[in-house]
Amino acid sequence: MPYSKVITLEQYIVDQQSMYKDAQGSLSKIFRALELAAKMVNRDVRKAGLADVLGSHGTSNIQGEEQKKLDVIANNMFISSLARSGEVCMIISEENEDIFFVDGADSEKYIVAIDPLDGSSNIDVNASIGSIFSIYQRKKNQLSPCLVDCLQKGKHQVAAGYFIYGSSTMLVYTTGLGVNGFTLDDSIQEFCLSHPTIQIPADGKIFSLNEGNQDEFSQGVKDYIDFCKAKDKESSRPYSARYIGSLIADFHRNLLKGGIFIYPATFSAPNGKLRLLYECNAMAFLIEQAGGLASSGEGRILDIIPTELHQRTPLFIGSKNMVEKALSMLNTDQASETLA
Ligand code: AHM
Ligand code: MG
Repeated sequence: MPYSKVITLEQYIVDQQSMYKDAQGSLSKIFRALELAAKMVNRDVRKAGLADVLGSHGTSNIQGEEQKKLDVIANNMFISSLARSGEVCMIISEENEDIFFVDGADSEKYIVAIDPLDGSSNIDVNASIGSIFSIYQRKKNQLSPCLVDCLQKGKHQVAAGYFIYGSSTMLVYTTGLGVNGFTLDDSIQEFCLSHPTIQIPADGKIFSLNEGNQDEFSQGVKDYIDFCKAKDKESSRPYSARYIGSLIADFHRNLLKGGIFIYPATFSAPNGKLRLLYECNAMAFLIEQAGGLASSGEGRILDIIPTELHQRTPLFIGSKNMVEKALSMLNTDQASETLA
């Protein structure tokens, strides 16, 4: 791209500002805070093998999962940067048991939900990882910031996106006006528009799920896997199986190429593994804005009313026709509601 056409994230947000009457510059301050934290995480990720940031932190998070050093570092960076933005009253994080109330920010109207480092199991093996965020506004009838403000349906997100620390570092986000991707230009340390108006192909040739858990899947999910593997020239099957075990990396590939990502319910984890507020809502907002679908198998992800901060949900997400096909094979009344 010729340099005269470079559009930085900052410029892009300022240009878009006129479209959000309520935002008044608040969103750009929050984005600046997210961007700063992501650049610091990126710096640590890039030299992870040299600095003392690999391996376990020796603690567990609220879900009983081992915390890696980088999980803790990223969590601190995002929280401290967002807290300093002057626009956020509460931050909820996959790594924290409770809400982080920002000191002296009771009158601020934004809440940010984060998975500061998604795909933690890939940190030590140099595969792609990322950070996920969702931004909400407080409900108008609440006097002071409280849990109810955090438990909003995903369809009320004001903005959502992710940073991916991959072969390059990118930010992909939406404010409800389509999806755009920005690549970090290391030499100027700016995110620059590289993937304008991303649309996911309606059909794809990739299916992504942890097949190791197959014995634990419902018959419908097993049937869909068999469908993906069956030979059929007309529909380009068998599809390719691609699974990194890092939601952002699997999602990002499928978003650009077309595909379906599934983390279904299993017999031992009936709500699946992924978290509604920190992972699924952001991805669902993005995929719908890019022309795809996201369902729990029982309905639209963005319509789920959260009842707790660390709630999990099964997830079927990706190309519209592929998700519709998978849901049709689950054979539940609720799955067909998503198709309606
Ligand atoms: P994390 O947020 O603790 O890293 O956990 C979520 C990750 C997702 O990125 C990924 O899709 C999933 O866990 C992989 O789980 P599994 O190893 O069970 O396939
Ligand atoms: Mg995660």
